[in-house]
Amino acid sequence: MPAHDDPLAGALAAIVGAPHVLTDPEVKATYEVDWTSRYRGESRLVVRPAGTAEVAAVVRECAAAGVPIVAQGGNTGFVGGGVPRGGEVVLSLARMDDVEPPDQAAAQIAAGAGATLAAVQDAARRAGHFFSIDLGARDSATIGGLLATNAGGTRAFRYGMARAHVVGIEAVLANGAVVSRMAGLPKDNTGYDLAQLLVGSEGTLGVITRARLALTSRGGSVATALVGIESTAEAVELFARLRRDLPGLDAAELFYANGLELVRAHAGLPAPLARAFPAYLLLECSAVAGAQDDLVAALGADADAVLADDSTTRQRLWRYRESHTEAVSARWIPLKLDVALPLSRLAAFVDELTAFARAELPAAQVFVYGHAGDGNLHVQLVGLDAAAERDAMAAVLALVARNGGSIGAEHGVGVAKRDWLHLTRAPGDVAAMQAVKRALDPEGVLNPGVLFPDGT
Ligand code: FAD
Ligand code: 2HG
Ligand code: ZN
Repeated sequence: MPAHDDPLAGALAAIVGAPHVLTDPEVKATYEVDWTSRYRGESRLVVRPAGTAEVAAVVRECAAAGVPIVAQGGNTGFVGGGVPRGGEVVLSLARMDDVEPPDQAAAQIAAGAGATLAAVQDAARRAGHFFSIDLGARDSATIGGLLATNAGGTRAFRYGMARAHVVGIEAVLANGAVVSRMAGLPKDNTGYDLAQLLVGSEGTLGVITRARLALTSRGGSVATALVGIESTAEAVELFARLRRDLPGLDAAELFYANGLELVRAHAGLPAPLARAFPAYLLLECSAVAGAQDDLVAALGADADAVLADDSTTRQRLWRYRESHTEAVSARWIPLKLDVALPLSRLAAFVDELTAFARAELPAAQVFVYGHAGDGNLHVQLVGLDAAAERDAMAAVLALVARNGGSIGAEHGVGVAKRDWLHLTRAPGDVAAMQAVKRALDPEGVLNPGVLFPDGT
């Protein structure tokens, strides 16, 4: 419908200014499709408020009009939760990207929901602190999106997922009320922790507008190694040993030979080691001084490894791991399954997955990579038609559940996995979550269809 015919566009323009209400189909288009091109839908309009008060007014106006809202940050999410399904208002937090100077004594930083991860990392670094969350989409993913999905990334096993960094949140609820826990008090036990309730809620309980985050410190000496290994079991053993013997270990990333070949072809990279291995572990550790000596000593003289202790070589080694997502998406629209297994079941799961794919999915190629320290694997299935994809998804997620894992490790449930939530959440869990949703958003204004099937 043309903008001038849409009373909601007029009402929202009165709140945020006409230039920040987008109704032109061409201009809206980039907000309506996800990073992988798998999920898309037409929005009613896109609105870009500049602050919490504007967000609250926008939410109230949409609720009154009965039009649902999809909050969107950097649109780098992988489960279809940040793009419209059809007819929603996309509420983009992109303009709310301010980053405050860190509070030195408290080691905290406050930022708008639309600030990128890289902007927060940089501000922390410039002030002599370290913001430990890191992931490949750092230049686009926003604080609001990271908290709404409880993002993990490469250092989660050591420093925790996004949740562990939250000191406070400001957010707008479905009725337009603002909740604000931004005082930065490490000790504040005065009832339900609303900030933590919003973390991982994928835009279904509130629109996060601002956050206060805990910073940490990291030794200035950093060493990285890419190690060739024979199997997943060896990766788990090596990780277990290094976690014990190398206290500064803060990344342990796993990938396999077929993924490496794809990445090398895509990025034009040379072979990292003198010979090919079935699997690889990218390790990083930090220390006040001598990180490389620590890493070499812990790995032992027999390890097949290439090492880096300067930033150029380190970035080159990280490309072998971080380019997997881009290399896969450059050729296919993959079926992405982000799953977590107990470390004790990781190797068995990979073997069972491989056997299943060989027997049941002869047309598919399977790429697996992930965060070994968290037992978090990103399984990519390519080459299947839509019906086969759905069957494969059901089978692989059931395999995860049988191995005691989770069907959603760090990317969330979104629309991608809502039909399989029951595999890893008991009926009582789902009912309790739905009761929370109904209590905070009885009209289903915020991201309906995400997390739970539509209309529940
Ligand atoms: P969006 O994609 O815009 O939104 C994601 C979800 O959060 C949606 O449900 C949306 O409605 C909701 N949301 C967004 N902003 C708000 C808000 N302000 N208030 C309420 N709800 C909101 N993820 C990892 O966990 N670990 C990784 O290692 C990792 N690596 C990645 C690498 C690449 C190359 C890419 C493209 C993505 C990667 N991701 C990873 C996924 C993605 O970056 C994260 O899920 C990130 O947290 C999403 O942030 P975003 O701002 O892009 O959110
Ligand atoms: C990663 O760990 C990201 O690289 C992306 O979480 C995973 O490509 C993916 O599915
Ligand atoms: Zn990941």
